[in-house]
Amino acid sequence: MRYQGNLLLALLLSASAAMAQGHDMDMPQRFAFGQPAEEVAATRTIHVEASDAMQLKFDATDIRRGEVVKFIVHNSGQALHEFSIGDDAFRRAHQRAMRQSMAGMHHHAANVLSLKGGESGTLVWRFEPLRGKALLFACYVPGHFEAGMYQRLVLLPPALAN
Ligand SMILES: [Cu+2]
Repeated sequence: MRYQGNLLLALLLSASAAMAQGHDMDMPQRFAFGQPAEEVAATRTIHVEASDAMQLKFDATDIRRGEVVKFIVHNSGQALHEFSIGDDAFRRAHQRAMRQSMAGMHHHAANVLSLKGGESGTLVWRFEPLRGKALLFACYVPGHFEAGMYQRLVLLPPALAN
């Protein structure tokens, strides 16, 4: 418990240090496209492969409004890659933050997985239930988005009840 307390304190201190330097000031804390969810709430799983070919490959892209999706993301390459759930507003804020931070510094947010080569990670997300949203899944490691490492999707209407 003591260790956890110290770790939490260290996290808080580094977070406030980052805030003081203005790095994370304009990173959104609420997202128009949804919110994180508990794994038990997930109704389906989508697998994503992030590769050094600068691609995010999805095994399904038909995401409906209100769905809770568990994303299992595997970095099949050797370089660091990110998997972020976002939209264009998030892209602008995230890229601004990345430019302002030192190279190699990474931002941890509820909608971002950062994966070293060979690593896998899981992110569970409840998509906005009410309105259609243009989604932008992307890797924002410097140069990767520009090389095409993103996938745009539009949320489909909710499924009709049978
Ligand atoms: Cu990448």
